[in-house]
Amino acid sequence: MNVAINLQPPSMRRSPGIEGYFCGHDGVGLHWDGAGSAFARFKGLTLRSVFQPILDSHTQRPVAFEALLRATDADGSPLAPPDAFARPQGGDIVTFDRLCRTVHALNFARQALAGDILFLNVDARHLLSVGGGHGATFEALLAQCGLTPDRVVLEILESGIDDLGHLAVAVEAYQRRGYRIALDDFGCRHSNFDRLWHLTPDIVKLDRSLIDQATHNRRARLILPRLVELIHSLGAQVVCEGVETAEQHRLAADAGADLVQGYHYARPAAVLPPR
Ligand SMILES: [Ca+2]
Repeated sequence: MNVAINLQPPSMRRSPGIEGYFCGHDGVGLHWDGAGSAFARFKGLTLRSVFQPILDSHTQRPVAFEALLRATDADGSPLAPPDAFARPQGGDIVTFDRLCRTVHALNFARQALAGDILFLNVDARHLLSVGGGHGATFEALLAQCGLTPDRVVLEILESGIDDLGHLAVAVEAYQRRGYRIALDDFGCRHSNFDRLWHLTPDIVKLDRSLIDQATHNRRARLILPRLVELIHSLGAQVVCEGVETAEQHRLAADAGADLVQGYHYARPAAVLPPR
């Protein structure tokens, strides 16, 4: 006699709705492996989570984790996240983006300690595709993962968005629901200060190129603390991204960065580190 074994972790057995949300889409579904980790399938792609710690710059203890996508193609070969995000066309990006964030939220929730914060990237096309009420659908999905918006920081790559008005509306809508907003990779490509005056981010993540420049260029080193001070004066915290050496850690901490992230502390991994 065959006996069906439910491999889903107990918390998931109480959440049939979360699978139901995605199962209406062709070739799309949420699944759990034998170890209880969530993963998703999206039209031939397999989507899994890894997490990179974001640490308090003074204590160097992890206080938050940025979820990053690990995608593999139908033949099992790895696919860089930008290539995976390039696959969905048209309205599919909304489903794909929510699916990735739901997988991350499930895998985070099963490992998180009280107070741990989850940073999630929101694709710019998703943000522009949604007309209004940003964050409402995802809040319902988060609730089924056992999380509330106040545990979540949404990272927005503002340089990928030309429509500043739409961006400002989305940021306000998310913040009204209790999410915090981080501007991602600030200081690279078309990031500009005009955006900082018009938006009200809770956090600004300085692009890795800034700490890299500060390591090699004296003028960049002088500007870094001024930039941090300016962002602080707008009421936002600063994450220094791409810290790879002890010297870069010291530069970031001396410049006044509140939080730090990079290979110097930890590489992305599926398992959250002990804390
Ligand atoms: Ca990011």
